[in-house]
Amino acid sequence: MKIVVLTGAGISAESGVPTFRDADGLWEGHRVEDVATPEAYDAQPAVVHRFYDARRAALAAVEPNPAHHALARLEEHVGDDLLVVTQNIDDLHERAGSARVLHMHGELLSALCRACTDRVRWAGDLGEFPACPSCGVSALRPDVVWFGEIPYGMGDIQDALAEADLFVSIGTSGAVYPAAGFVQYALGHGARTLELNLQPSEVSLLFHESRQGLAGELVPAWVE
Ligand code: BV8
Ligand code: ZN
Repeated sequence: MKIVVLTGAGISAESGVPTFRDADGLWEGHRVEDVATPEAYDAQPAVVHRFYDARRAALAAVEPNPAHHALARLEEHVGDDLLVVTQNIDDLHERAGSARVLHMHGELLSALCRACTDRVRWAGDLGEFPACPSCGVSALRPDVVWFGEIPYGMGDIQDALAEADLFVSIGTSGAVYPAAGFVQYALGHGARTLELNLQPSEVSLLFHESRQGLAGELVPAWVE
């Protein structure tokens, strides 16, 4: 049975990582849509770096929760038949032991060089404009997909959705595309669809089954 799981900020909420909706989508008074854009980065790179440097530093203080661990256990059982596509830029899936994780919106612990376009692992701040380890130019930006930018791995995601027998969406509001459109694509290819979320999402009606509750409880119960 081939399974594709899509996760969003809700799966990391119980680890203490704030979701986008919790803060009403605000950070230091900025709307996330206004900070997570290439225009914002070009106009005020220091503000955008501060937004991501703070979130990257906060990773050290959080741990995976039972939902992340349950998905890692599922991967131990089914191996390549499971793909976790995450909209999250934290590393909690990996720290829980998941290996097959596709970060469609990039990662906090990666930096993208605008000079040589290399993606480099990066754990420190980018706000001081450090030199790229590959080409030496101080052109590193967060390796995060902003609004208006093309998500990573779309071909692989569509291939996986086309073959999926089951599509499970965990902890996402269904507010942002193309991720919010995956359920429709999976349905169109004959998959069963299950939503595990604290509240109904904007696309709940497209799921055969939608369970409301905390990911830390719903995901282990579903995996077992
Ligand atoms: C693109 C990285 C072209 C940055 C993010 C008009 C109409 C439709 C679409 C558009 C439009 N205008 C523009 C667009 C496109 C746009 C878009 O969708 N805009 C929205 C605002 C309308 N999309 C883009 O620009 C994308 N690119 O379209 O390129 C293209 C398309 C296809 C193929 C080729 C080219 C790029 C979007 C990526 C933006 N980057 N993240 C960063 O992290 O800073 S988006 C970010 O917000 C997340 O990654 C996620 O995708 C999105 C929503 O966040 P969620 O993860 O869902 O979290 P949220 O807080 O919203 O919800 C949490 C949920 O969890 C809630 O439902 C809550 O109830 C639940 N929950 C809370 N606690 C728990 C819980 N559930 C369980 N347990 C709990 N404990
Ligand atoms: Zn470079």
